[in-house]
Amino acid sequence: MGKTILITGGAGFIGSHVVRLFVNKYPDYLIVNLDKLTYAGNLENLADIEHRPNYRFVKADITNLQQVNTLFHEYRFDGIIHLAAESHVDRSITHPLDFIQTNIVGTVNLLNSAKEKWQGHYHEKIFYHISTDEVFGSLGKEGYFTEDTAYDPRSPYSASKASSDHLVRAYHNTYGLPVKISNCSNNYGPNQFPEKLIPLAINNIKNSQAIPVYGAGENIRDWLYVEDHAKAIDVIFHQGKIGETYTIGGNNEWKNIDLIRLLCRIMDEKLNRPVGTSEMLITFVTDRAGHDLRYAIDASKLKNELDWSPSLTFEQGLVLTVDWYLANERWLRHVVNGDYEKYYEKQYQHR
Ligand code: NAD
Ligand code: TDX
Repeated sequence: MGKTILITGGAGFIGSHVVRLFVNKYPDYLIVNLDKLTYAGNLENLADIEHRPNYRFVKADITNLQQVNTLFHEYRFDGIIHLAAESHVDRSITHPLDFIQTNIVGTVNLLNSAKEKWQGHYHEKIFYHISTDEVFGSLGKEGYFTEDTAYDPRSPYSASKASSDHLVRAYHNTYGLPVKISNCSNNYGPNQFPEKLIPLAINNIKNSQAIPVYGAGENIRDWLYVEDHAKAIDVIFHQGKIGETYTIGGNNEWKNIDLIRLLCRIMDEKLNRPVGTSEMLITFVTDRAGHDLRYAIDASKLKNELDWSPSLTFEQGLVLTVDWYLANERWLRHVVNGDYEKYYEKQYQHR
């Protein structure tokens, strides 16, 4: 066996793509997936690799220090790729404490366990923390986030992620823990929970329901296909420098309303509906509180130092995504359960 790697949040959207990539690409590694299986965690995401000899799943909660310590006693981890988090901005506005607990306390538990268990072996270990571009705040019409941009988080979600980034850096500076951090832009692709814009819109269009666009739809996001993010994580984990930060982006900025219109055209074609049918579902609703205007990434450090760049265009990635959701009705039915319906009703009823 080669390395033993702990991936946290591996049953979630991005985590499941990272787990699959590592299990397939590194048959001599043991991949241990720690996940609490919250509403966002779904083992169906990993059904194709669950019986592989180099894969283990452990149901545990990173906010529970005892559970984390037990796992560190059971396995001799060479590296950690930490993705477990509460990840939806709207939920952070209604339930900020859940974000403080998992994103901050949970990250510190992992840092403490690694610090103690890896004592004397720091030179051969990696603690890789996965973060978001939202920690940098909101851009105006011009400019890009880089690794040197000052932090300016503006939602409970981004503030909790910023806090966890600071703590990861603090453990590096104070204790010498060997860390790496990356901050990525908006991901999209298969297995994303349909509370996030793209899968929510696909699901609603499929069911001929309103597509809720916040405000005037003028907010801008940079979008990256999830498998390209997983590849960047692989490259940074293996070749990135200890103590460094890398920003990851798709070089692919879209106004929400333009993105939704493109998605509508793709859905009309895929569902054999007359052109314009899906666009009629667009409904402008009350804006998100504190809605960040624009995110955009300058990923040239990653390109220049580690030769990573996105492999798909947005149109290619969106078609793959739409095809996946239309072909995986069972997956969608299972995640859009009673709890989600209640959340959806509450979230959108007064907008
Ligand atoms: P997700 O919500 O789909 O998945 C999160 C996973 O973490 C789930 O499987 C969930 O069960 C697990 N989890 C939550 N709380 C836990 C706890 N207390 N203990 C153990 N497991 C727990 O999220 P995602 O979109 O896949 O994001 C993964 C990571 O990437 C997050 O850290 C997020 O901040 C970051 N990120 C996401 C995006 C994006 O566009 N989705 C972009 C940049 C960075
Ligand atoms: O119903 C909606 N209508 C709408 O107009 C939803 C859910 C969103 N939006 C808007 C808000 C944003 O401007 O679409 C944009 C994208 O929204 P989300 O999919 O909720 O993503 P965002 O808030 O940008 O955050 C995402 O990217 C960065 C992820 O959820 C984070 O986990 C990641 O860190």
